[in-house]
Amino acid sequence: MADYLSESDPGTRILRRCDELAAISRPGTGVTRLYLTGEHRAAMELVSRWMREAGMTVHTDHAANVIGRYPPAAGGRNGSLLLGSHIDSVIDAGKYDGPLGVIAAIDCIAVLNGEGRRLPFGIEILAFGDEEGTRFGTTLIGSRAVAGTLTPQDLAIRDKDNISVETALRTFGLDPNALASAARSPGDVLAYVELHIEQGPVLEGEDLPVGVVTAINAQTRKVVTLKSEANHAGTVPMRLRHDPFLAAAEIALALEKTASGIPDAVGTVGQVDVRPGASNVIPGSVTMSLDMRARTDALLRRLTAAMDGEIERIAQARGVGLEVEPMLETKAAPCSPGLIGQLDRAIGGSGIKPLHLPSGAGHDGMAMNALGPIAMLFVRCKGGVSHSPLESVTAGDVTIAANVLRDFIIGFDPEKS
Ligand code: HGY
Ligand code: MN
Ligand code: MN
Repeated sequence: MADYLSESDPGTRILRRCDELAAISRPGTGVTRLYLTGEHRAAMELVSRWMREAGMTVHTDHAANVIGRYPPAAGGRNGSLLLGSHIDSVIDAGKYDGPLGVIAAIDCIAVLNGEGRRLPFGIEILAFGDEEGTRFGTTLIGSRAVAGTLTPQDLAIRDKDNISVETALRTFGLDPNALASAARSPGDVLAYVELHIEQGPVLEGEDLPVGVVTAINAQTRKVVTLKSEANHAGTVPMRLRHDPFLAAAEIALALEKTASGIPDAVGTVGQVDVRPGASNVIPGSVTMSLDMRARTDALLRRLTAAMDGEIERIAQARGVGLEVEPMLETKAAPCSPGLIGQLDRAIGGSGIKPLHLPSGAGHDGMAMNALGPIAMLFVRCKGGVSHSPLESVTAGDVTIAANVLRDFIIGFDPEKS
């Protein structure tokens, strides 16, 4: 245990562990660690070891989440403070989106344990197996299992190799029929608090190391497939074509225009699959992802309703077939004013001005708010860059953030959350 706190400052030892975890990745640039893969299992084992070294008991649930527990002082109250984040990644990701929150939380417990300090409530750290949704398209599978909000439809979703979530869980050695045992009851949970990189430019612009999240934006993801007949690129006159790629391109431009017309809304096409995918063949089908977000549910509904109309209009005008598959609907998740106040106090205790900001990125708190109040502590990241190997934080900022998180934990008052 003693060597867990080998380096004197939290930032250095937390970043060292982020490097160690980042090395567990599919080969390529950046970090690629998808849900229920060999890389995921290796990451679970490493995080489990760190949790044990920090003085926690550890178990994994049937959704492949790793849960560390630090029990309360004798006579402690029911219910636990939940901390954590996710250990899966996007493709070619950075080192900190997810892992920083898990490793910083473990570091806080290691310090408390090193001081022999127990609090009047239990503390649990969750390393969620799937937040990004990179493998299956839907997201928050890990935290929705803990929140008890996964559906049978979720288990039927298939990855690009046509493997369902259910089959992948079984292959991983887990029992999808036992998923209910992963679900917590609201009475178990005093609050869920997550430390995460900001993934945006606000803190850097304000020259602040940390900030407190007011709410997590609402998010919808869809997969749109446009269908036609493949044909010869050299012989079909332009006026006779029903090219699904051009329909997709028009939809993407409509998304840009529509999102730009709604305050703070965003729309992204991150994946396009053109079939059969030969340069001299007019495509037979094109499948594209639509990622749409807005600060409130009402603004998101404005965006998605407008886009539903545009997609229909464009497909009809271009004479192509249309299939739309909803992948994800997550409501905006407000953070608890009581927890925000307690994070503000901890930040003020470090002599820093507390700044409040919304999260454009999605997080596990969108699922965990089904169990109780949530809050997030953001850490400045260089240029606001994320979902990229260029993701970067400083040891100094991480030390401040870890100290703030630990002060929040020590002073946490469940009655004021
Ligand atoms: O996509 C997101 O907002 C998050 O990184 N999962
Ligand atoms: Mn992410
Ligand atoms: Mn994340």
